[in-house]
Amino acid sequence: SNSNANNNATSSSGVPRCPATPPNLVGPLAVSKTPPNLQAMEKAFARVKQGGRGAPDECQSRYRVAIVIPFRDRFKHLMTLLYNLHPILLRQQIDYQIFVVEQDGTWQFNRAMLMNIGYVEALKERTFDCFIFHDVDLLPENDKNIYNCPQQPRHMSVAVDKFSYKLPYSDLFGGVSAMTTQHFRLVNGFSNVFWGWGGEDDDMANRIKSKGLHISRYPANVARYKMLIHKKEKANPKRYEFLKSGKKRFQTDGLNNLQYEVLDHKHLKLYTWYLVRLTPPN
Ligand code: NGS
Repeated sequence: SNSNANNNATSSSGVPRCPATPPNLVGPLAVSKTPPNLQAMEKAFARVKQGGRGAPDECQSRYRVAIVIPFRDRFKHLMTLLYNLHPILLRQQIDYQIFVVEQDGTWQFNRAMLMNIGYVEALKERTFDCFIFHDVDLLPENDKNIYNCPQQPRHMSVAVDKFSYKLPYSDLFGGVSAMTTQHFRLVNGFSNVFWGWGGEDDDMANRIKSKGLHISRYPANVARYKMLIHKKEKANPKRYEFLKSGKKRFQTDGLNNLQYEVLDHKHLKLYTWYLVRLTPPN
């Protein structure tokens, strides 16, 4: 077919398209939990461009990916994740940009809204084929866990050390997960009603199923992560109630009623940063 014939064609930019399998992957990696200081890190990642962007020079990447990290108060974890993640994404020959979306204030955390905002703001900067939503405390242990654009939504943090490298339940979509730009739009993004810990990822799993899509996964020996230790957040007592009534809200609660204010926005060396104030939707 036409697309096959074009597989190894030289692109308009003069470099060939990247191979389907990146050539320099290592496999299992030694995760580092002690990153050097920010200055040393910025120096070490010479190939990373302002805003936390990377792309292969030697070939035209097959995927343009936005990595969205919902964030508050965990700067050390963020540095550790960036230290581990940038080299992996570069080896994977992804054309990527890392977006850190920080919630202002001390009100309960709303992970889902921060991810919705990451989606909306990233697409104002450039087009992206897909989005990877990434908890700040999960460190990938294998670079064959490719951060590319999935045919079906992909749950990526399948095997986490904290859970003895076993998937806790089959519909889990939390931790690290990937969706194409179109699929995320199709399901109206995440629900905005989940304040505090828990449930927003399960609601997304329900949205995915309601559109006839399903959660895909890489094998557990590849989709491995180490979790950084932190204090457990207070669970949202309403999460089961909201989950149960979620279906009624899929069309009206999500990207299309998202309300927030961008307080600050910077293209830092290792990531693009948004500080946002969330508005609880009525
Ligand atoms: C479920 C939560 C999910 C959460 C998962 C794993 O119980 O949001 O645990 O959490 N669902 C509800 O509370 C309804 S973890 O142990 O990784 O922090 O993602």
